[in-house]
Amino acid sequence: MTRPSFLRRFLAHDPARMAIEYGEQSLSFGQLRQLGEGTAGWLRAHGVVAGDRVCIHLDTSVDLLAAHLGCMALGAIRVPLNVHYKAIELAPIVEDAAPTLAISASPACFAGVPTVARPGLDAPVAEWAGLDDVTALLFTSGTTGRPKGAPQTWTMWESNLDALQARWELAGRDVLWLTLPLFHTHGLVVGLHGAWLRGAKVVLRDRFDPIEPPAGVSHFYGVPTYYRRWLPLMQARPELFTGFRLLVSGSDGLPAEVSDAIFAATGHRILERYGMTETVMIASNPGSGERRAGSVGTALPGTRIRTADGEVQVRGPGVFGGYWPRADEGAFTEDGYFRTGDAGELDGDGYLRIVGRKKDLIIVGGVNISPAEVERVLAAVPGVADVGCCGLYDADLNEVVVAAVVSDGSVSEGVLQARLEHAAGQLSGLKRPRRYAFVAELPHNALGKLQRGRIAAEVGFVR
Ligand code: MCA
Ligand code: AMP
Repeated sequence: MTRPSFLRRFLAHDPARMAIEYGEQSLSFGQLRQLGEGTAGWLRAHGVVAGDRVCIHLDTSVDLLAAHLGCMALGAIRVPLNVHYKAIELAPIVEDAAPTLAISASPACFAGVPTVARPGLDAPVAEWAGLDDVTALLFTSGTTGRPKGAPQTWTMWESNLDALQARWELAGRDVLWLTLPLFHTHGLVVGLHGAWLRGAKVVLRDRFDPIEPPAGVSHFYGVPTYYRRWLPLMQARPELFTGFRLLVSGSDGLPAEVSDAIFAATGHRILERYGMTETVMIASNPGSGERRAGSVGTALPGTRIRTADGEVQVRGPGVFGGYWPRADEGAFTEDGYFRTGDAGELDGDGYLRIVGRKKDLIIVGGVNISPAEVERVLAAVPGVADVGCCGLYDADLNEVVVAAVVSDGSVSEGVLQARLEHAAGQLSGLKRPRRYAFVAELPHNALGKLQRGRIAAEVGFVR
């Protein structure tokens, strides 16, 4: 049977080679293979067939790995879901994903979908999946407030990860300390699947804490918040960080002062790279060669970057084919470039700097948040006449959500704020506004569209 080249390479790793260390548990590539085949048998017994979608709503665990491997072996499409999301955040995603099965400890979030708390093992499948190329459907926040599904193919991942790993000079002997959540591109694709492609070992942890790294790890990928939190330990005990060959930051800009402070303390220049769920990785600084602080590096081989009206646009083998189940007509330019919505500048050497966003998006601790989604929840609160959200600088999370509210005057501001906080409790923690400002009016343009970029200055949210 012809199967995706990514899978062939994954299955060709020496079965005795160590693949995952998770607490006391360790799994070789051969054991991952067995786990995948047995879990695929279990999925099949639950009515899942190749091409079906399966929601994976699990904390980092061996169960989560099994669910992914089982889908890979069977050829089912994985839909990884953010475990922090609450029912109203999951509902539109589950509706669009229309899964055959959900693996989740919260069946109430999957009404009408057969839901099982954890995967099991059954008579193993004999063969790993064949031609079907879409392997996952990742939902990204979407600026309209409704998350958008971005289908991910094996080909996208393989070509992009090969280019990225060549740039980083990643090798099979490298050991990745992976503490990122496994439902975003960063942790799932660049981290876990990057290691599975290369045959590198992953030391897995279910969350990041700014602690001493375990012995023997050589690589670490994080969002800027991780490095902000780690900086005091790096300054106090730099010797703990000498074992690292590469420390990578992405998902949001790493402030130059944090990068410089880490360099001064440890001698490591954090490598910044830039990507999106829709494109996998776009640009990166090099493993060897000049890493420029404040820049996300140059286009990966095979990828073309340009700026048009200040917006970064990209074409290349990592770029997806379009949203699913609803296409977004404006996503691509007429000549086939994907419009990232990020504002960027390319210098004469091809180094890209991300200087802002042309899209309405707030990035909190590396997590993308659509202000429209938060506003919709707050606008439904009795007493609210108008509401707008924006991001405000935060020294820990890079940005936090803040809300400006126009009251209809029916209740006091104290009562209204309590109602707003209660309503925001329907959202996962990072989406909840950190501050509320009560204002007489919000900035709208002539067509009535909210001007979110002006909210912070006009309502007096100062840095
Ligand atoms: C925590 N919370 C979240 C998330 N993490 N809500 C939504 N999404 C999340 N990922 C909520 C918790 O449920 C909790 O809510 C509240 O935030 C505080 O949780 P806690 O664990 O104490 O938070 P923390 O330790 O301060 O965590 C913040 C964090 C974490 C460490 C920055 O969010 C994190 O690991 N972020 C990395 C995200 C990431 O991988 N981004 C990549 C996407 P409650 O109060 O209700 O309990 S971007 C991407 O993939 C592109 C391709 C790229 O370029 O990389
Ligand atoms: P997501 O949609 O979750 O895949 O997040 C992608 C977005 O994260 C991009 O469009 C950027 O706005 C942001 N992003 C990713 N990497 C970087 C970076 N190195 N610097 C600045 N922004 C970044």
